[in-house]
Amino acid sequence: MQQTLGNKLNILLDNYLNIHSILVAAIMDKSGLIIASSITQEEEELTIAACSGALSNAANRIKRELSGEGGHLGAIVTTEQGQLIFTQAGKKAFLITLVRPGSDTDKILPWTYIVAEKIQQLIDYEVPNISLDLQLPQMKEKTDFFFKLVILGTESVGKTSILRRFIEKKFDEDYKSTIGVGIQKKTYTLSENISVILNIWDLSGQTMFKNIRKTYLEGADSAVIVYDVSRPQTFENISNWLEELKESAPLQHKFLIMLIGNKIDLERKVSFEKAAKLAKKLNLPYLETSAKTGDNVDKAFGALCYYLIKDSIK
Ligand SMILES: Nc1nc2c(ncn2[C@@H]2O[C@H](COP(=O)(O)OP(=O)(O)OP(=O)(O)O)[C@@H](O)[C@H]2O)c(=O)[nH]1
Ligand SMILES: [Mg+2]
Repeated sequence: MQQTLGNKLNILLDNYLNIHSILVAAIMDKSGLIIASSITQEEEELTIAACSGALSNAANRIKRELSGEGGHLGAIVTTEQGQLIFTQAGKKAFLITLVRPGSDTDKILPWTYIVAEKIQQLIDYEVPNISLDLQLPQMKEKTDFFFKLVILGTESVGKTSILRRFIEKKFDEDYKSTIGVGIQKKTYTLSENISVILNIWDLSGQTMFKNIRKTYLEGADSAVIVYDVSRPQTFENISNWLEELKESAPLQHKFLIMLIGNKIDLERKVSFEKAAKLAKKLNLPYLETSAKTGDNVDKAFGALCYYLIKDSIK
């Protein structure tokens, strides 16, 4: 049976709710209209009325603050009913998550990113066959997963800046081109028992480093290709980076590639639609970020870790 978009969104939200301590999950469009929702059955005293109260608060907030152009959202607001987490889910929708008062939102945030990414794939890119199942394998003991991740893209697109934002939560206006490679480590906690340890190789985009890049690509499990939405040439170069990756990296095992359009705080010269179309054609997850404002940076890495784990344990 062919599932409609509405069905898929509802299934996704039902699966999301199974993650501990989420009370309500809803998807709203920019006008504040709820296009899908799911409410927990567990909490008896939590009436539908209380939930709708929280959701209508959320709708008002969205209408008030975000209906304009380019609104970006990733806020946590404490209300009487619990904590409301707003996560932008692509161009057209927001994911609203209500969690129990006092919940540890750090544990829930990776999941909100993953769900938001899936909503974006469903609504913005109309990807037909994405998995709606969110379940990670149940690990009885604490398990660390190690992955080597390489970051590629033309010089000055913001590779080092995205990483700096992700790891140190900082941004620097000055451009210091990476010489050869910078290697960093970051642990990302995906669930109580699953940690992802990323060994991130931040490769210089400069042409003169092409030969040594080959050596650095060896043994990578995943790659992020970054372009700059304000410089069309960097978008045109994406195919060269894919080529370089295919030539150099041993791709016999499953290899995850993610595409990132960075610098969305600047005036864009590459439309979202154009980039999303290419990503869809190449079958790559696509996200847009700003290392300067921090928009979507955590979301991109959260989604990447999730896909790596999903792919590695099958
Ligand atoms: N406005 C804006 N500027 C950014 C953003 N990300 C990076 N920059 C700036 O772009 C310039 C290049 O950033 P880097 O992170 O060094 O670029 P890179 O891709 O690592 O460059 P190479 O190491 O030479 O390959 C710096 O001046 C940054 O401050 C962003 O999201 N918005
Ligand atoms: Mg760099």
